[in-house]
Amino acid sequence: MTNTWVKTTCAFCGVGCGIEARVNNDKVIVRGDKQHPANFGRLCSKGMALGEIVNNKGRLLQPYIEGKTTSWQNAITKIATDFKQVVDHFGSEAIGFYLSGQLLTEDYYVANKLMKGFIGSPNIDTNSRLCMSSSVAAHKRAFGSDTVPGCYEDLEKAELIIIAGANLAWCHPVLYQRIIAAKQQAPNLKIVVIDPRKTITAQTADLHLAIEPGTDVLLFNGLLHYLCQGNKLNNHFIRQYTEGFSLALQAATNEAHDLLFLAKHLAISSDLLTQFYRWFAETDKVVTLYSQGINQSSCGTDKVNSILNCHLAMGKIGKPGCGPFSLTGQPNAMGGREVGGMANSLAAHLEFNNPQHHELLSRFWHTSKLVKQPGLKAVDLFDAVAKGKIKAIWIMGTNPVVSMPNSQHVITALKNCPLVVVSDCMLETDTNQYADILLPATDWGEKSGMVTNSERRISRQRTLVKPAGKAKPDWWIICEVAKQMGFYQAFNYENEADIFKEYAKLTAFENDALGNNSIRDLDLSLLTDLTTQEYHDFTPTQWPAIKNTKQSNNKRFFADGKFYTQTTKAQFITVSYKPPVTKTNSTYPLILNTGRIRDQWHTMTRTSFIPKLCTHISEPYVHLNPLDATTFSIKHDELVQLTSNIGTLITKAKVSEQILSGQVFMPMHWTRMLASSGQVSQLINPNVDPFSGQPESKYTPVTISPWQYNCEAVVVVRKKLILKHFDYWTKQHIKGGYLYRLASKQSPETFYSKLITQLKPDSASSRLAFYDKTEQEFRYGFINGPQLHACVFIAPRLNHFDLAWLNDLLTLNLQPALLHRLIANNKTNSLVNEKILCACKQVSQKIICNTIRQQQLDCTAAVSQATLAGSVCGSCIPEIQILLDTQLLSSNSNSESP
Ligand SMILES: Nc1nc2c(c(=O)[nH]1)N[C@H]1C(S)=C(S)[C@@H](COP(=O)(O)OP(=O)(O)OC[C@H]3O[C@@H](n4cnc5c(=O)[nH]c(N)nc54)[C@H](O)[C@@H]3O)O[C@H]1N2
Ligand SMILES: Nc1nc2c(c(=O)[nH]1)N[C@H]1C(S)=C(S)[C@@H](COP(=O)(O)OP(=O)(O)OC[C@H]3O[C@@H](n4cnc5c(=O)[nH]c(N)nc54)[C@H](O)[C@@H]3O)O[C@H]1N2
Ligand code: SF4
Ligand SMILES: [Mo]
Repeated sequence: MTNTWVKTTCAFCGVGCGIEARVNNDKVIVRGDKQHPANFGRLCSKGMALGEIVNNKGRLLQPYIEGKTTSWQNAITKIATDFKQVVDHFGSEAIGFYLSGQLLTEDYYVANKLMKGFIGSPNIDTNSRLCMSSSVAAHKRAFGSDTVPGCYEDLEKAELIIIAGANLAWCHPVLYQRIIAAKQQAPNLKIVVIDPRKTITAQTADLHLAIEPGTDVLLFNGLLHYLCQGNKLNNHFIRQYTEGFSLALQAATNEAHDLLFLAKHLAISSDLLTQFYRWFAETDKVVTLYSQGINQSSCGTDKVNSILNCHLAMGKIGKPGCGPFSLTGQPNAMGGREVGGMANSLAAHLEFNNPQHHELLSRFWHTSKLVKQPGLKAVDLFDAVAKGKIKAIWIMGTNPVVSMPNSQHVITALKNCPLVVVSDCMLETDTNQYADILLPATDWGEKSGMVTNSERRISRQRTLVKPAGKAKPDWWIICEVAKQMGFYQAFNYENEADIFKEYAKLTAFENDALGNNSIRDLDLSLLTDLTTQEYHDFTPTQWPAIKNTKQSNNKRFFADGKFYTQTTKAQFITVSYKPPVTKTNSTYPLILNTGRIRDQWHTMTRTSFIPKLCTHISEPYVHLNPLDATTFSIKHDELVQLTSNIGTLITKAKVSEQILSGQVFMPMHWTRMLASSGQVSQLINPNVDPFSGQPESKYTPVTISPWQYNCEAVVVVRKKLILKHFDYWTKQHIKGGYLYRLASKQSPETFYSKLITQLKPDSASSRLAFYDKTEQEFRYGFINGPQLHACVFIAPRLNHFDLAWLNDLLTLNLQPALLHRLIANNKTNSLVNEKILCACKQVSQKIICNTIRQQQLDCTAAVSQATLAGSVCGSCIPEIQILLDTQLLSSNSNSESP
């Protein structure tokens, strides 16, 4: 639609990077926005790939009812009629909404308004329950409001940065790059990582505390006690601006006064522990960043409060370079918290426990139906669906069949639910399979609205191209349903700008400044009079955005020591260590930890379609320590069975020193669309934090055993395979087709005879065959003209076999001689490649290592210059750094390279 550069915001993580995008011959080109204060021009591998998401394959293009395409009018009328019937027969609480931090603020606002204000059901929750809710609960307990005090600039001003339970290098890569750049400027900046795993982030830190999973409260209680012992408390700040200190300190001292005891329970050396405590006590400017290793725990809220306690005890909050900093995960997790999309908050930081707020919001929305009590949180919401209490659920922008704990239970719930409505931009998702009504939503590049990032900065996502098929913006869909339900007046918006202005007005409604402070933290009074043009031209703005105050005064909260509690004082919260709910035992002796990989986004509905994002890590796996591999008779690269008390799955074992003995790690990403059995949430118990309701996704007792199978196959093919008869499969999108990994209990011969009918091209073709005796490996290629149609490699085990060279195979115009060579001997073929490290330039680890060695390179900049790896987005630079370190070590000891 446009061929000039348009400023917009990334669709992925909560860093909220600014992007400039341009449409050129229907292709969207992106680059980092140098003026955006989140990234100043940087983008990571996922942001760089955004152009390829637009107009990509796999989109949901029209509405469906019971599997049949239909018109928007039919779909909306049916939803509105059915919802009204449910309300009439079973009451409004029989309707549930489950939303997402990937909706825009305008979408989120109208969904929340419709449910809480007009349908009158409190049962609206969001995937932020699985993500940020422990931080929200802890902020409210300590500050009286869900406020993130600091801003990104603090990372450049800090002298010590603590990264707790976050793999920043992979999950918030641009913030990580900002920290690394800050360290280059100020080498005294120290970085501490607290994570049971030796992640890429941990490997590049000054200090890594690989604590026993779940013990963070103990660690920070120990710190509070240490600060007191060493006279490091800020007594003036504590007296003047806080309450509850003595009790919190007493609890900390009771359980954490003995350093040796602490070190033993945290499973780290007392030297490392003391070093961390000393650095915290002796450094003026400290930022503590935290994410899911803290939040996703049955004591997640206490973990966050244990961190906040330490910052409050030294008055390290609200000052440049100082403060606790909850990293938001999704692009608009913060926007969702603002509008109040969670079941236990009303709207716009108005709360259920404040009767004035209820009255104010009823007046503002002109409604008498505003809900009075909090509703069901995600896990309870799906339980209520399973029990038949909720008769109709509308899921928007999230894939709970993959991301919720005990996902099998979510499937049962959706199967039993009389009406399941799902709005998504993709056709094939695990959740869509259970939808009665499917609604096509516009995706990034098509939609328009606001998102708020981790540092409270509101930015625009802008439309670049026309919607795919009949896709519509989420806010439009919600408003149409609302209007048909009879709430015409309240949902008759002209456009998304109208909705935003109403939302801004709500934040400012009777929120007049008290002294220098608004009554409520969330105040957008500066934005209430935006014209539609100003909305379209909007430049990134941090909140609070208060009329008649200088915007630069609003970077940080709590600089004046005033908090949003009744007494205006911050609250120390008394916390003590509680072990995870389900404990390891002799049947399930290993702790299963789950999380993210660098180039995939959540349930992969969009990122799996981009071949270059699938090369860094291309199949589901479980990491386990070499010691445990021996104990459980597991071989590297072989298939294993992983079992918890509620489920079992089969996946590839990767033996790795990154994980300590007694623990295993599996990525959360793979779904039933992409693997027969790689879906980890089916193992996870739905244990939740008592305050936040956030599930314990990082701690599940499991056991592991070898899975018995007789052969493996790798298939590269242009058409999708029918997979239901295969014992084990995974699917990867490559250029021009698919790469499947298969495994079977049958013999290679029988297995091949089953496969062959699916591999032959329709038109005339020739077949090449080869048998490698030493590896007992069969290879077949089906050729159609000058191109390969499909090829298959089958052997008892293929783990000698390198797959990366297959990624481009279907795009090559192959000469017959080359084809023969390919099938006959892949290992000496010039295409033979290795693990791809750099997604943007597709540079392999092997090339990087060889170049480092041959050219004796000693810094990442030189490696980027020589190989181009890391020269675009830089997401692979931490891994290049590790290769450099290992090369250096190995050249010093004359040993082999990795
Ligand atoms: N590439 C990529 N980036 C993403 C996303 C993505 O899907 N892909 N998703 C985004 C979203 S929504 C989110 S919420 C963020 C999440 O970002 P992160 O929280 O950084 O990511 P995770 O991998 O879930 O978990 C972080 C770390 O917590 C550690 N951990 C586990 N248990 C404990 C514990 O008891 N204590 C401590 N201290 N650490 C523990 C894990 O080993 C893991 O390394 O990432 C965002 N960014
Ligand atoms: N085991 C385990 N489970 C976890 C986690 C973990 O660390 N471990 N992390 C948890 C966390 S932090 C999070 S945030 C969740 C994420 O989990 P989900 O939210 O379930 O994951 P996504 O893949 O992001 O799902 C988003 C869906 O919305 C669709 N979509 C994208 N954009 C739009 C849009 O604009 N409109 C509409 N209507 N649809 C859209 C996508 O195609 C996709 O199907 O997972 C949680 N689950
Ligand atoms: S760090 Fe990467 S994924 Fe996150 S907002 Fe920036 S470009 Fe997007
Ligand atoms: Mo998240």
